[in-house]
Amino acid sequence: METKLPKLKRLCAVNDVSGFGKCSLTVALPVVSATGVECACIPTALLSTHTGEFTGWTRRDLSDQMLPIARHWAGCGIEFDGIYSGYLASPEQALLLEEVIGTLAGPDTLVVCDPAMADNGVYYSGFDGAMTQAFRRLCARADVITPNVTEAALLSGAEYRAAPHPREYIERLFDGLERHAGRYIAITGVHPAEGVIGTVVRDRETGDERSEMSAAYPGMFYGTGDIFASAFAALLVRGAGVGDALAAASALVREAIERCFVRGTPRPYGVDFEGALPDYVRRVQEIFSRA
Ligand code: PXL
Repeated sequence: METKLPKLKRLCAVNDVSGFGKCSLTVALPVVSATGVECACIPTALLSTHTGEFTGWTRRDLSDQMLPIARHWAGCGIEFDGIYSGYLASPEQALLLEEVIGTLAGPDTLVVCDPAMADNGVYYSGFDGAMTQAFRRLCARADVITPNVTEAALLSGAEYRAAPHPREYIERLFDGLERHAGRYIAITGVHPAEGVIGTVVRDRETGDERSEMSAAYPGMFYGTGDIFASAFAALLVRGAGVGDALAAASALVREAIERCFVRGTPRPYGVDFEGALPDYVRRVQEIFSRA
């Protein structure tokens, strides 16, 4: 007998290709696909590596391709259930991205913006306050935003605080982000206490807040914000509830970090999300078999 499968949900990932270092599109594509969501992509720039710790990287800006790609797809009648953006090469690209969203988004398209521009209290190479201004505008257009603590501080205008992050500080960040966000704000890299790290989500419609915490490992883990945002965006686009999406995306990041820590992978090379994908796929299947 013929079985009828539901229509595959389709997400457009707007992010750079860092050829080496497992961040941006090189993690968005496999993670979104593993979520059972089709992943189209608009590359914002092509780099040899990400810009953290590596030196001498190459970089080509692809701004001139963004709108032509979006217009081509629109002309072909291709529709999107979600648009998820990460690293942008310049503040100008944020304006272009607004036009891309205007070209591709229908009334029900979920817009997820990860304002990837800073970490640990400092901007990524080449960025400054102009990037914060640009992301404020873009985040206001999004349904979901996923800043880390540094980005939340920059966007909200609050001071950046290194760990630990008391509850009142996180509430201040959430409150300061109210003007620059849609329904859900997910702040990643929150350290409520020594040895604990995770993500806190506020639903602005209901006021509910929920968090998912893990054991913190020392040092920087590159690309984990991108892995979290890719999984969170794809799960929401596929129709998961925010609690399930937060738990599954957090578990993927947690396991990827643990595996790379045990293995002793050089930190700039990225985390072992590959080995964490089988458990992630099982969690995704469990979420949608309940639905
Ligand atoms: O993971 C965020 C990111 C994405 N893309 C590029 C980066 C970084 C962080 O350093 O440099 C190019």
